[in-house]
Amino acid sequence: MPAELSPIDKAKFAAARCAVDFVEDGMKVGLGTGSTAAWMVRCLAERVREEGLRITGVPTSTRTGTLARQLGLTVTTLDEAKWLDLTIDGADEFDGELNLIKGGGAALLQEKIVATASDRMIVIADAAKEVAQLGAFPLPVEVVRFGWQTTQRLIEEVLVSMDVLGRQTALRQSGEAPLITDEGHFIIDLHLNRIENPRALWLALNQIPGVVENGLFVDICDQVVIGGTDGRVEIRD
Ligand code: ABF
Repeated sequence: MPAELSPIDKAKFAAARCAVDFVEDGMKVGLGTGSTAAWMVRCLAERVREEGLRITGVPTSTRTGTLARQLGLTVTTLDEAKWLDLTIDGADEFDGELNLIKGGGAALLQEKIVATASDRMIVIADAAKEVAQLGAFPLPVEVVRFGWQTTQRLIEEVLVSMDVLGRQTALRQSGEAPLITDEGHFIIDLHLNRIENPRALWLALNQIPGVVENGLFVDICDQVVIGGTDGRVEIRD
């Protein structure tokens, strides 16, 4: 373990280091996005260097691709790889059924496409990400730029029709301008407080034409590796 880590980085590192042990020689691996996933990319690069593993990585964002290449990992596109053995990624929240909120890092679309094209998805997270019920973390929804305000209104109507507790929605900014995702879209964050039925909300939001995808991951994650600030890990599946 690198020296001088803060307790939270110690937890993220512990989860990442444990998860890369599931990577085997010859695998095609989806590489997640975020600070926990960045630890995973570093740990994976170390295994490749030290053990001579031959793996191919498919990054879920421009920034992960840049990091992976800098560390000497072999990187390709999903179209090239076609199907992956394993994806390892972070999350913003996970519940007891391994439903997730993702997208705080604005990479949810590629993350969901890559995870769905994998035999197995392992989430790496510090213990603070575990919740009894999803929703305290704002739910990101990726929308096309054309007519985004109409899409926002339709999202709010869905929230009213589903009796969701919090209904505040906000276009995500990057400095003074709206944030633009790797795929050229906007993100609208939904401040919901609590999501009673993640599956129903995931499906209802995706019925709106301007919505590309939302950050609810239902039935996608197979295992969560939880890192503690003491460096211990626990695996949930
Ligand atoms: C990505 O990075 C996400 O989908 C999630 O939004 C975020 C988690 O970031 P971190 O590991 O920095 O908390 O995996």
